[in-house]
Order: sequence, then C-alpha cells, then structure tokens
Amino acid sequence: MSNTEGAHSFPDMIRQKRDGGQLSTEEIHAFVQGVKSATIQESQIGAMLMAIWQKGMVPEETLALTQEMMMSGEVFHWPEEWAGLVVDKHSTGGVGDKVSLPLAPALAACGCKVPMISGHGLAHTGGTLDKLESIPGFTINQPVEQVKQILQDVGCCIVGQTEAIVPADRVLYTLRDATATVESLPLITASIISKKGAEGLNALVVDVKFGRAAFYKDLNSARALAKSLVTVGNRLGINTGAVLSRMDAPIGRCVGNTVEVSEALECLKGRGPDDLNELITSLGGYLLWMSGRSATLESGQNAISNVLRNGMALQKFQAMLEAQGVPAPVARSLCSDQTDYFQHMRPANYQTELTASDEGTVLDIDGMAIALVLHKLGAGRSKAGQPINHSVGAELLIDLGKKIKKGQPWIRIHHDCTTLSPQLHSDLQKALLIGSGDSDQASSRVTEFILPH
Ligand code: IUR
Repeated sequence: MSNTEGAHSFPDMIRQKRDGGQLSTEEIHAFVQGVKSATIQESQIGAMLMAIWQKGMVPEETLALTQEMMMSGEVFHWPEEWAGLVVDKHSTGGVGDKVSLPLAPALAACGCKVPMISGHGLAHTGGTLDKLESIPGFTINQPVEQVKQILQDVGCCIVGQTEAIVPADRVLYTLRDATATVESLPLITASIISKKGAEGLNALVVDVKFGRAAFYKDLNSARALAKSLVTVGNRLGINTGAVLSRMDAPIGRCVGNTVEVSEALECLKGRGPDDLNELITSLGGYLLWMSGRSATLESGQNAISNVLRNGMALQKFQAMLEAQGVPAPVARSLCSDQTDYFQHMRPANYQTELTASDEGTVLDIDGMAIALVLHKLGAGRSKAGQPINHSVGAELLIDLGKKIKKGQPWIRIHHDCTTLSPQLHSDLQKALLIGSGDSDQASSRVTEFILPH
C-alpha cells in the first residue's frame, strides 16, 4: 500500500493544512480516495480532521471536499416523472429531535418523494436510525432498487448509508466522533451535503440548531454554518434552504429512542407537543414552498398541519414501516389510535421520577444535562458500532413557562440499572431551573429562514 497519491505524501498534506495552507482539489481528491480505499491510516485521517477543525477551509476547499465525498460512491437517479418532487430535510443534531419521523411521511402525504438517508447518534445527540431501530423488524439497510420501489409505492423511506452511498462519510463521520472534530463548519457541510447530493434531491432544507444542546452554541456561528450549507448545496444543483432553530431545552417531552418513537407516533395522530409541531410544519412548509408545491410558506405549513391532523401522514408512516420490514400487525397496532407502545418496544426495567425541590415557574430545562445522563445510562455510544440501550429515556412531566409545586414530579427516567446514582440524581436536578417571571425558552423555536441563493 502506498502512502502517497500524486505529488504530495499524506504527511505533507496534513502538514500543509496544519500550518494553515490551502489544499488543492487534487489533494482533496487524493485524501477522499485514500479514506474510501483505506490506504490512509486512521491516525493520518484523524490528524487531517484535527488540522481541518483547527484551521478551517476556504469555501472552494469545502466545495471540493463535498463534491469528492459525494462522488466517492453511488449517486441516485430517479425517474423523470419525479422531477421537482424529490426532497429531504436534515438536522445538525439535537436532543429529543424526532422531527424526521413524522416529517418524511407528512411530505410523502403531500405528494413528495423523500429518500431520507439518516445517521446514528453522534456525541450527545440522538440519531434517527437509532430511534427507528427501536421498532421490531425495522431495517435501515435497503438496497438501492428497494429504495426506489418504496418511493414508488409509499413515497418515503428512512435508511442508513450503505457501502455504496458516500462511503467516505461513513469513515469520516465515525472518526470525527472519536477525535473530537465534529463541530467543524467545513466537515459538517461536506458530511451533510455530500449525502444529500448523492440522494439526487431537487430541494433540501437543513435544520441548523444553535444553543446549549446543539453543536453550535451561538446564533452567529450557526448562521455561518447555515450559509455554508446553503451555498454548497446550491452549487451542487440542489435548491437548498436552511432554518435556524433554538436547541436549549429538549424538543417535545421525550428524550431517548423508544420514548421518542412513541412521541413521534402521537404527533402523527395529531397529538404532538406544540414545539415539535412547529418544527415539522416550518421545515415541511418551507420545503413545499421551495420546491414549488405551495404558493406561499404559510400554505405549505398548512398543508403539513393538515396531513398530521387528518391521518394521511400516519398512513404513510405505517406503509413505510411495513415496507422496511416491520410485521404488518405490529405496524398496524403502533399506528392505531389507542395503543400501548411498550407492547411492541421493550420498556426499561425501572422508572424513577424526580420531584421539584422548589416552587415557581419552570424557567428552563437543560437538554444537554439530560442527554449526558441518558448517555451514561446507555442511550448513546462512546465508540462506533457499540450497542446502545434503546429503552433508556426520559419523559418530561412539566412544561416550560408553567407553574410547578414543590415535590411535584417533573421528570421520569427509564433505566435498566437498579438505581440512579446520587451523582446522576444531582446532575438531573441541576437541569431544572425554577424561578419567578417568564421563561424565555417557551416561545417559538424557529428564529430565522435562510433562503436558497
Ligand atoms: N449530520 C450529518 O450527517 N453530518 C454531520 O456532520 C452532522 C449531522 I453535525
């Protein structure tokens, strides 16, 4: 195996980036090919990722990295009659973020084709694939021909990356998690847009999160990321827009794989929490408007609300579950109006409720603190490929901005270990802020739309 490609050796390229230099398109090509074919050692890939994390990339390098990653595998081509219909949404990652589960079928119910390629959890954030794998039989790996068939028959599917699609991202995504290089504007841009480019999309909306429980903590850096995603997406020919949304308190009331699936199903039955509904209708309405299926943003949002309320999105979700391997009676039961979700998805062995130590108004709930506790209880991975415990989770029993009494239960933790340690108890109690006045977290999550350009 050679350690060189073209004019430069990999150590030379790493040095160049480490010292703040710019990589040429040929060098980026050699790097991505080396990642894909495993001819670069993991230590070299890790060093290059850290150099990119520290020195960044100019927009031309980010574009070249995205294109090279997209071309590292197969690119989907869809039937001509679907022109303009193929759309998708992607999120930069949050806590309690189950938006994709109701949104993909809602878009399908509005006539779109949604070939959603999702990921497993990254760092403290949950992954759409992990959530869906809580459902018995759900198969995230689908051959390309099967994806086409499901889109033809149902209109949406949610699948994982295969060897065939953006193989370079499979390697880089895992190594970024292991080398503390997730929060990098060029690396996030290339990772997300390369996958979306390979999906052969007409339109894309990216939910760029900012706040305590997001990778980007402040609005300005999230806005810079959103602009990078929008610019590179449009340069690749995808009509790409972005939404900036607050990610401080968990989205909805549930965090953790199994409990989030139950909440997503409740939302598909028209009983979702307000902030989850807002995100789904904003992102979906934006896509319908961008792709020309709705005359205005508002009519797009109304169309998404309607299919959540009238059961059409739920029907699509049930059909998607069956098409992706869930036995028909299980899919039917999960989607029936009154059902015990834990009859089909394994509940945790224990539930512990924590109570408020004070009275007043719920001013804040720290999503990051809750996610870190659940991670320690087994809900997330510390190493790639590690098995996770889908049953671990948390249910909030209170709402932001509402009154709480001393001694009132505020969170229910689902866990498999017999007791929660005093440290975990204390970490959770610190996540709840009670005081007087109003909560500044109780208003709209969506703060800004970044238009395609
Ligand atoms: N989702 C991705 O596909 N890639 C990333 O880097 C992040 C979220 I952050």
